[in-house]
Amino acid sequence: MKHFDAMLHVKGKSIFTGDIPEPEGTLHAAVFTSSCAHGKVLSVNTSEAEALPGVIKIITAENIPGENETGNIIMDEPLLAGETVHFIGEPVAIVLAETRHQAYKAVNAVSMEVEEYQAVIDPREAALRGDLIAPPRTFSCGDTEIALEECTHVISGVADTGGQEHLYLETQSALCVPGEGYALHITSSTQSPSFVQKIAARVLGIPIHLVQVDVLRLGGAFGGKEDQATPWAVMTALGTHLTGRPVKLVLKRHEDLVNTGKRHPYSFDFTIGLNEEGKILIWKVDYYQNSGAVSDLSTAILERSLFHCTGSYFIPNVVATGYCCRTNLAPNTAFRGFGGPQAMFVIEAAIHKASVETGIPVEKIQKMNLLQPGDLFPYGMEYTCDEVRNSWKLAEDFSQAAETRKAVQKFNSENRYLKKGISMMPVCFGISFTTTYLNQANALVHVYTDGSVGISTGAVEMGQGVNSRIRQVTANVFSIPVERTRVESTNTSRTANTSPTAASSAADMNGNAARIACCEIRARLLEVAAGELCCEVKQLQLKDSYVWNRQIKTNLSWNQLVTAAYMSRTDLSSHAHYATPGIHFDVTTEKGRPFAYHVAGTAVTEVTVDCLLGTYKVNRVSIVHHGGSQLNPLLDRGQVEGALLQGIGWVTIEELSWDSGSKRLLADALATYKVPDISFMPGEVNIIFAEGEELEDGVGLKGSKAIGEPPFMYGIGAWFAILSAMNAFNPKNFPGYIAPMTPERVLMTLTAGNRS
Ligand code: LUZ
Ligand code: MOS
Repeated sequence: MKHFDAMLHVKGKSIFTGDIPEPEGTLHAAVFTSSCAHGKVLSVNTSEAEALPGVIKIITAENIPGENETGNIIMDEPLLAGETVHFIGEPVAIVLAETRHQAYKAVNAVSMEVEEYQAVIDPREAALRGDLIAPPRTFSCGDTEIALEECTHVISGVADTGGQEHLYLETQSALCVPGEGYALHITSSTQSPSFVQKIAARVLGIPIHLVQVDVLRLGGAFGGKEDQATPWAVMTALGTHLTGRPVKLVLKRHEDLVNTGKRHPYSFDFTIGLNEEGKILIWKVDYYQNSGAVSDLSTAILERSLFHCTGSYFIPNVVATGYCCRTNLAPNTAFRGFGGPQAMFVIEAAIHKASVETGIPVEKIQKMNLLQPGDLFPYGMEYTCDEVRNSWKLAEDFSQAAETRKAVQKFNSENRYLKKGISMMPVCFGISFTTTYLNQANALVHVYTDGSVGISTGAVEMGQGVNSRIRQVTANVFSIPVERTRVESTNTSRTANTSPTAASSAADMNGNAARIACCEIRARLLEVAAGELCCEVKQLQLKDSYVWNRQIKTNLSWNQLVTAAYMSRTDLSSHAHYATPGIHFDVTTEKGRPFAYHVAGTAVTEVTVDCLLGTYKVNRVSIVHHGGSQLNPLLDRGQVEGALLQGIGWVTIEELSWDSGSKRLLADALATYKVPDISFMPGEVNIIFAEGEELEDGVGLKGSKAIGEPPFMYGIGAWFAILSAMNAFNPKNFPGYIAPMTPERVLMTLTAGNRS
């Protein structure tokens, strides 16, 4: 089974938003943004820009006919700045011009006077000032005070994780075309067509049914287009609404880097308590989330951190508290893992520190505390399968961990400046939107008179291959070749009120909705077949493009059946809705069963550090991943490899930094923000997909488990493997539990260690 878009991509024939031929009269939008991180807007001067050739209109907050509000969870997100600016890159005015070049020239001619306020970019500082986006939240279980008496070791520390730029290949883009009356058709590069539709209607002050949003595919997203595609699409809608002309907006890479939010940096305080043998009894952690200037998805992301506060471990006494700290950075947002990676980094850091202070090997503490069937998470859900421990054991064997450790020791004793390190990274990730109501999807399936099938769902194809999976399940229900199916663009007029393609759940949910719709059509077709063949429906089945009667192939083919159904005036279309079963969560008690299931696996990572240069190479990563019964092994492998490398990038070379004075993003180009490239790829990536837990019917997709986000966290192992290699050079080397572990950080640590 291949990825159906592969050929189009390779030939450059896939159509992205920016490729759509511009309708006649299209205006180009460019956005004037704040270059001040925090301040009072005294004036915005557009008159010079308005006089430039080709400029048709300049839109500011006053021109907005409806509400100047793009928020989804908390209403604190103006589309265009009003009296105050809160971050560098905050949109202030939209220029519409005949050409893109003219629009950008005019943006340069807009000016703004600002009275500067103090800008804060450190989350702890924001917390001290009481500047929180929402009240703090605490997840807890057991009693950490009583358990203290049983602890032989109590270790406290701090940790920090950095942000991460999504670097989707396709920047934020949208094209809006006017329809009849006030109707609008928006093509948007969004993971959330229904959010774009809703917010466009709100900002324009028109009903939702006048706005149609269409998404063919995205050139990557990774969470960066879950919430943050919306304002740009709404700007094109606003432009069209005010001028009656099509409006196109495609951000330049630099603009996209500066103006849009990233993965949330976190700062942590922790205390871990263990008994004599190394059993973890207590886990106390505070998350200071750097939320950025407005809420965006920050509260939901913090919630997912809390859900993953114990990582892959069972800990009986827990207090985890999270703070969404409002700072003057571009609003940080969804990014693969959605708060989970940050929580998993800090628990691994604490276990590492416990190992250093107790002398118990880190992998021994890890292994002893892995989740087992029957264990309760702090949020009250039971862990019912044994995939965490199984994957650990399989990964130990598969990677030949014991032999490798010996080889690493030997290598390290024979090499003075090159040192190797190895780490184990277990992952356990909850699948479902933590916001329960988002766990619904719908699908519309048409069987056409020639027997070909058209499918519409709420899922957005962003390169992850969701459309391929949906085609597989529908072809399977009808037992026809997958080539006879097609997934249409994601369109709010065909599938309404859809959830974002996010939380690794799009294939599970939309695939099931499509499956249900196909089953309904199949039932009708089999009724028709029973009439044609003069037999009972229950003897019949569809198989290999034919109707089969009592396991024997009949002469009635799929095509003939469809024709017969049409001639007998049978409905060949179906709409279906899917709601993930069995999930609930009570935010007053912070207990429930928020996830349909968990995905688990373990990675073993080996690295070599050059202790003179501070540079490193990831030599080998061996992964055992429990993915259920695989629907599409090739896509799964692609997701695991991509997520792994993205995770390694996050904890190693991807470093965001801001100017301490102006708070300007310094990593605002690919010259100053390094992402993994082909030469950064580990020398070897070996992946075993293992079956395990059997999901109930209608959970997962035909027995397969969600794959998008969980493998991201395997990458965290690289950080600990590098630390282990540095310690082989000098056990006193300690860079702080700070990610990313850039080569600079490694070098500074090594030289500091040598001095002491
Ligand atoms: N988006 C969201 C997500 O709105 N809720 C979630 O729980 C989630 N989880 C992962 C990624 N995106
Ligand atoms: Mo996401 S982080 O599943 O948009």
